[in-house]
Amino acid sequence: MPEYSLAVIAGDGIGPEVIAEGRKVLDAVAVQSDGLFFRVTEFPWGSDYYRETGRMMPEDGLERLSDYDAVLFGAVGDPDIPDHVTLQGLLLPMRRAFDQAICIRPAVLYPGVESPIAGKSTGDVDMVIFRENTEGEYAPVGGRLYPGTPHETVIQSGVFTRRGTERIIRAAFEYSVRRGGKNKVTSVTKSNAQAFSMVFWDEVFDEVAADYPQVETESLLVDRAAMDLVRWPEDFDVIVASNLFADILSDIAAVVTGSMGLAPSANINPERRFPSMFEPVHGAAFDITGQSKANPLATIFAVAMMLDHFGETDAADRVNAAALRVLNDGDTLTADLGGTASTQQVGDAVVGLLQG
Ligand code: GGG
Repeated sequence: MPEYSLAVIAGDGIGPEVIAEGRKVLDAVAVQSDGLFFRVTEFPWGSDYYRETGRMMPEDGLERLSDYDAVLFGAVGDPDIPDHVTLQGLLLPMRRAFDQAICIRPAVLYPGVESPIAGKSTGDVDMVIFRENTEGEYAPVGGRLYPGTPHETVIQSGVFTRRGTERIIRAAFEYSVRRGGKNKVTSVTKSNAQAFSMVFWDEVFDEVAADYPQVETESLLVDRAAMDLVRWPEDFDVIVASNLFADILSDIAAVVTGSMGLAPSANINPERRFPSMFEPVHGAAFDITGQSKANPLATIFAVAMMLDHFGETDAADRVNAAALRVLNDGDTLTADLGGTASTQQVGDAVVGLLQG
């Protein structure tokens, strides 16, 4: 009987609201799948925990998570705590400690969803962004000298290792081969301006690409990629980029395909030595927190990615199909998609379809 241990960190803002719906869906799919069982432990970490203890998670937090099969994560961020404190205290240490080097972010224009870009219809936009997830511009390397003086000096360094760069690029090519279809990988850098790290990235991309002659390749500067994602999103298939660039591009891709509320994210430990982590791309969204307005579908799609990661492809397919049906029917949509349904009503609609 497949049993999986799951650490759930709902986190901040709308995190608890969307995670509650993700869990409802997980429970429903488990009941419908003979013998599938999730042993769930909730960890009340995040900004409230910080207010009480001065830390986003306990000192031994990572150790306590390390034996779980996966982490389901909501959101992090708080209007009263600086963003670098919340992000560096929970989400980024997890990605690094568990070597979740491969971040996968699909962006698809689903049936029933309207793109803000004129003339794009269902199926026109279907891309997957591969984000390097443990180094690059997010590396905590730098320092601040003589703060508050006229000599104040700040250094923030990017870190690009051959292992990390090659790993994410190869993962993108491998995925492209498995995915079929357009069979195209676009690498995004800024190598005209960043002549060390990004020129190195371009070189590694070319080296890896040589192993996949059947895959069409393209290298774009990030400003051009941002522009093309808006005007010609249908041209993209698989995109691979550094930590910061891919984070920004995945927000653009999410809005081009209808809403941030539909974008899931898988943070994968390729060796499976540590738990991988699944989350919606969106953050805490304080502006709608506590109003039951958040779209839970990004989290529900992230739950499907987690099931897929476990090899529970049938359960994953059923969750995806139910979520797509809710979108296509169009009767139970949250405000970001032009509807009036609450977060809970969307979760209930997905659960109702799973229960048949
Ligand atoms: N659910 C994702 C989340 O809470 N994201 C907050 C955030 O600021 N993330 C930055 C990042 O993923 O790089």
